[in-house]
Amino acid sequence: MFVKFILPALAEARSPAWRPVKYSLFPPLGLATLAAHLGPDDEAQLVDDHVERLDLDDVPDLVVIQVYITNARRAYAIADHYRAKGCRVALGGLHVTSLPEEAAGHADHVFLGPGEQTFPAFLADVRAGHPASRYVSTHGRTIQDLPPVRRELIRRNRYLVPNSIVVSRGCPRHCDFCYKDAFFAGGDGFYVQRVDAALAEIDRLPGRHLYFLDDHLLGNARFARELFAGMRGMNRIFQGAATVDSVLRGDLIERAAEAGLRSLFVGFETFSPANLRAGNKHQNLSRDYAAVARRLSDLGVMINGSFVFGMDDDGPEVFDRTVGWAVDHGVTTCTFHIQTPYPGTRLHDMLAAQGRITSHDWDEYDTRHVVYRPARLTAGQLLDGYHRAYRDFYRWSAIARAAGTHASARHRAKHLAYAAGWRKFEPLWDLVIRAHRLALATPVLEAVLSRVPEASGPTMKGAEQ
Ligand code: B12
Repeated sequence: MFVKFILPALAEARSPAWRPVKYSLFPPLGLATLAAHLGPDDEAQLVDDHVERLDLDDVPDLVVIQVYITNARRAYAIADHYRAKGCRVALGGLHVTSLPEEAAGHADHVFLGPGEQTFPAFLADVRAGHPASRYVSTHGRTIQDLPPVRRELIRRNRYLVPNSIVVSRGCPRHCDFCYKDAFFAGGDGFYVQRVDAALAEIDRLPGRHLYFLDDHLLGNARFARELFAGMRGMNRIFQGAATVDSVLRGDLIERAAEAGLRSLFVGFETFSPANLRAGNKHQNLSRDYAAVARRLSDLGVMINGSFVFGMDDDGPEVFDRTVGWAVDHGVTTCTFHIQTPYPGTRLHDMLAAQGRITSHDWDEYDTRHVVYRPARLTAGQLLDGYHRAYRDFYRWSAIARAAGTHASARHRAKHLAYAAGWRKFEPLWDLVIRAHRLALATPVLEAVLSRVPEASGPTMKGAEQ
């Protein structure tokens, strides 16, 4: 069987406003994970529409497409194109899981939830000649004892971070705006790899740098502690994501830094207790955000701070307040989001019940558009505030001020290089990406990331690798 795996480009990546580097970060790990279940005689091709031309003149036996809300329109067009040629089409991923009926109109087979168990079952049904039209992941979810990810299908030189990896799926938390509870409905919503298998997969990755795409790398403290203990001495540097609460709890974050953690995506989201309560994000309530920033700075771990604008307790002051706090507390990069009610989430259901959803154009569900009626802001104030926050946070003066908050000169230098590198050299990124020379930038990223604060406490002794 000739099987073609496609990650269609997300809407923004097809608009003039797009930032190529953002869409050349990570390869389609999910599809490379599914491809591992093919038979030895199957031919596989993996195409990422963000970084290479998608040729539609071929006739695969099976086309497997990953659908997010903002590539749904393109995914359906590609699916219709191939079905018109008699190719079998399978659709799956977050958007298919939240709106399976919509997707079913463009597919022979739809898949709900994680695919590690359903996809191999489907392949067996295809070989047996009786595949179903719908596969739903429920019990028995695991990422243990799976065939290794087909990384050879990935064009590594097209990505800044070819070494993306997940060692867990889901998250133990239940925030109302997040995709997680809807996507993992009907089964386990948080499960981990075996530590030895995770270390073996890390060992197979070339180079030093890797990026954990897990929703919550510190979500299972025992697993994380063993993983970090196993990574010590592997000469790796890595990035990942975790909650405010997990950074403050115990000494896991010190163990992570010793193992090579150099930047962390932290879900601060909002400073408002009313927003946190209303959004079921109790794990952030009465947590000392400033202590998180200080602790990570002292460990030489940069922060990518995630903030959501437009929750019901947000007024016009929220934008300057958030940017001011992030700069004063040495946050290195920020990901600002306009609150987005993804179908299937409790947030969506609440706003829909209140008749406050104003757009169903899925391309606009990219956290850069206002698709609902805010409570204490106009849609215009919210949109303008969002764009102003990015402008203000990434001004040279703001980058310098934020970098200046760190005690360590090395961390100040790393902060400056990383924040400016990420946001201030778009034309250079365009050039490198169009020349398919992005892999040249990875060692630079590694060099910047690998610096740790001088004279750090005993915990960091020997961490400078
Ligand atoms: C990598 C990534 C990106 C990449 C692109 C996606 C990619 N795959 O490379 C980039 C950097 C471009 C990106 C951008 C954004 N992202 Co993003 N991203 C992720 C991230 C961290 C990891 C995805 C991944 O590799 N997962 C690991 C692999 C193993 O799983 P998987 O890809 O989901 O695939 C599995 C299943 O989905 C399923 N499956 C998938 N496809 C198919 C197909 C078939 C046929 C079958 C059977 C199964 C199947 O099986 C696979 C194995 O289980 C996810 C977090 C997450 N948990 O998914 C967020 C996530 C998808 N992103 C999110 C968001 C909000 C964004 C941004 C808006 C952020 C921003 N402010 O800019 C932008 C999007 C902008 C836009 N234009 O829309 C949200 C999406 C919310 C939603 N409901 O859609 C997520 C879920 C983060 C979160 N926790 O909220 N992102």
